[in-house]
Amino acid sequence: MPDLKLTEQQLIQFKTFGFLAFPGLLQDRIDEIIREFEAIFATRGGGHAGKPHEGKQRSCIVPFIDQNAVLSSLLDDPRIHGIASGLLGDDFNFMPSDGNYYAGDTGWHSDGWHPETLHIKIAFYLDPLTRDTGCLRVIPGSHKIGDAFANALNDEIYSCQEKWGLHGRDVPAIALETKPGDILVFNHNTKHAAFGGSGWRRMFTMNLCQRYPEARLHELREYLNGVSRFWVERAYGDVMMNTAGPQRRRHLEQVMANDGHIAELSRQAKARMTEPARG
Ligand SMILES: O=C(O)CCC(=O)C(=O)O
Repeated sequence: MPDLKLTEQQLIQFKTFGFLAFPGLLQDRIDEIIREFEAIFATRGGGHAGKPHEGKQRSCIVPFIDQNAVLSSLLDDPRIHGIASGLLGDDFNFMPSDGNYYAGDTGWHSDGWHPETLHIKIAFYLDPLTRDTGCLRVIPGSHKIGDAFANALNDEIYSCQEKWGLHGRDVPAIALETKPGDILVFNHNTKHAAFGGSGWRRMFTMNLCQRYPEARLHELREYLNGVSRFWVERAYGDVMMNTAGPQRRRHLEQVMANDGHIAELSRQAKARMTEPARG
């Protein structure tokens, strides 16, 4: 199957609004995706840090798709590879992924606030979700750093109740209702949230970014610091690296060359805490 090619309109939509939805895009793989998602959580005791998920707090595994060969191969899937190449260029970086059992609401936030390098998230929700049962909500245009609307949102949304008198669930936004097999893609800068979900909302992500220029590699290393909260030795799991063919290796090489500091940071994080952060 050749790579999916995004249309000019999709590229402009993404640039303008900061997200894209692909209903049914991975419908044909959803059974194996859910099976492998569950298998990873089962081998980790069902939840966070080897403990069962109890539906009260988010359980999060990082890196996630790296844990097995089937989910790692999503990076080679011509639909995922096509979306990533179309938005980020052929030499894009794969970045650490996370797998989650969410519990309840996720308040409004951006995943980063990157003025130069484009970072995206591909989200896989594994249960049917509506506006009021925990689907992803996004605020179109909120990703545009420097734009007056986006900057004001960024300053005020973290205290939306106090500033605007609005509960997070009432903030004007688009609700991206999904069924398993649908794919959502958004710019890390885009403000997003979810409200009304159960204690057992299954979701995993793939994070990806443009390749960093040499002069800003320190920013890439700084970004990677975040995975040390999960007490890992490297930014990627062994399976992701060991099952990579030439095409995938190209998307791993810049991070693999810049994650040498993670092991020591993880050691320090472990010494400070008794269990890894939830994300
Ligand atoms: O589905 C959710 O609860 C929100 C997901 C999210 O915030 C994220 O992946 O960054």
